[in-house]
Amino acid sequence: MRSFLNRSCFFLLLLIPVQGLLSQNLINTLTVRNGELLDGEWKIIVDPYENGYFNYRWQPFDAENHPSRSAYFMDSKANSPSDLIEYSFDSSKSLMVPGDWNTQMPQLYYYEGTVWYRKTFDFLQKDNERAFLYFGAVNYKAEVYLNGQKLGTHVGGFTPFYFEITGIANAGSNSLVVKVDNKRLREGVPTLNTDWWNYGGITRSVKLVTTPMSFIEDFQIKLESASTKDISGAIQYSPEFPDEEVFVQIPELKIKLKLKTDDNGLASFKIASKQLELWSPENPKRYQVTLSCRGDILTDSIGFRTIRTEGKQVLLNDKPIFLKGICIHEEYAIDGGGRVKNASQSELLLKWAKELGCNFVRLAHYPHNRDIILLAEKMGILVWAEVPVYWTIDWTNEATYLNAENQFTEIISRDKNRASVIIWSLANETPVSEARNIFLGKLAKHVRSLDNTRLLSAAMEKHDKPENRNISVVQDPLADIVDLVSFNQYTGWYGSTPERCAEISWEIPYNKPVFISEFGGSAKQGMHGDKNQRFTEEYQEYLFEETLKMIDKIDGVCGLSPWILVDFRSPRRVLPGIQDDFNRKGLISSEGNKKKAFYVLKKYYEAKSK
Ligand code: GCB
Repeated sequence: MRSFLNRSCFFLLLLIPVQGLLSQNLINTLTVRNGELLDGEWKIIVDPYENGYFNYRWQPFDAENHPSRSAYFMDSKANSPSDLIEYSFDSSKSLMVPGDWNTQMPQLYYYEGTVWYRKTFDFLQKDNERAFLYFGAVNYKAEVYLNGQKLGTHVGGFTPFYFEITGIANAGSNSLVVKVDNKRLREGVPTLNTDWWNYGGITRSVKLVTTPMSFIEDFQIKLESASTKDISGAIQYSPEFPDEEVFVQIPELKIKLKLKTDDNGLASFKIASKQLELWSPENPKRYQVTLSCRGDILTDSIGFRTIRTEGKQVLLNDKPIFLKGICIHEEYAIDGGGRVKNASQSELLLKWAKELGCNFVRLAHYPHNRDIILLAEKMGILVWAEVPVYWTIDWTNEATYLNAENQFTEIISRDKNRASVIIWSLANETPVSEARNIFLGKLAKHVRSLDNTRLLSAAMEKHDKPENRNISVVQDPLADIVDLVSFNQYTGWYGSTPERCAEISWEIPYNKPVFISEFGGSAKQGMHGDKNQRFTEEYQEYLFEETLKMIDKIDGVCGLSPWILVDFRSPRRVLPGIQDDFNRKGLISSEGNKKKAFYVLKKYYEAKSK
């Protein structure tokens, strides 16, 4: 393949099967394609008893056998008879999309239940195109109706989904109705109990995307080897079109390839480029990649890097790297807070991480928006991404497992071409049991089958040795499965004070890199006092100093991501005058002010860079 290097003519290359590309069966290019944004004001009806969905015998109106089967009831625009004469979108209030409802309307601050959303839009579909409605994320369950016709249901609050509306949309005015339900569920992912605010709503953008009748549905382009600089790629055209010509261009590398799709519409290539600059935090170089087939043209900016482990080291582009990280919730600090709504809010979070000296962020505890992943790629920040398999999931419930699996499928489909994402994390602080091990073992296999180019981890727990409580141990069957032995620990905050850190030594019996995925303690910004007084900035500062000294003594540490960059809302954190609904473990307050511990970690990372 090397002989094709840098020639600016079209080449016909061998087909190379790429593992897992199509197993997701998702059209991942809808993410990349521009569309008409349906953001802005949406009419809403708050429906705590779900009377727009169930009749008074608690039968769903949209059930197959319901006498007046339709979702028209909610939708006066759908011109259909309705029993629900009290429901009127036209005279209702509005909420902004993207956005959570909790911070937009005081009555909805604690609300967990159903809100109906409606957006009207004009559309004229051309004969030679297909149309899709794409949702960035809706928390937690979305039932979607177009002009009274149910398009489908999606479960999971943080991943994208779409419905095809080709031939369904009206020529002219259309009414899109979404029942959004954020009730927490025992069998949900996450389950009932977490430590973050359950923001409800259409929290990410909605767009109407049109494509040609046949089009590029999926692609994956990545670096195979940092030494040979082999780039491999696979492009999935509509499967019913074999033998089509697909063109791949990376102009800056003078790569122009002509491929042919196989019987399943798949075309693949592998090509080396000596002049390729590898992507890294120091040089976050991205290349414009253009794919085209029969007039369908797609462009993406892609960074090329490899990531792997060797013994106790993480190697980026075959070189050891220390992960100077911080955990982040997808929450904006200033202006009333709430879920991040746009790219500039994400950018502020990453700028703070950079200011701290980070080259790595752990995006806890669920898939974050795509903007932050793209910005991280642009700014040279490595990313740990995870799904909300958190604490006490319903391990024996098959539907719960499939839900977790699907959330991974959707997020891998969205982000598989992103150089920034280097770690998929399976779970956070899940108690070891047979059922949990089976669940996470299966999930690990699933993730590896979709993406074997990134590292797998999980935020595990530590235990004190019963015979000697000064020895902390990480021992978990999950550690045998993952690439990185990561764990959370709160020595000095829960159940002890910072002095305790000096007494502890660690036993971590794996020949794998060790990563401290959380540590920290709470401080109310502006509250000062003795270093032994909880909730003062001085206590948090002291705790960071002592913890960092302890971490330096652990064998094989490849990085850390302390908890957490910014204070975030949580219903568990009610202490008046101090917490007031915020987990105060942030290094930055909910008003955007830095606390003393910020500078301790900054200094530590500066020293690591020398
Ligand atoms: C943890 C959790 C995190 C919590 C944090 C805390 O171990 O993983 O979600 O917010 O502790 O503040 O207690």
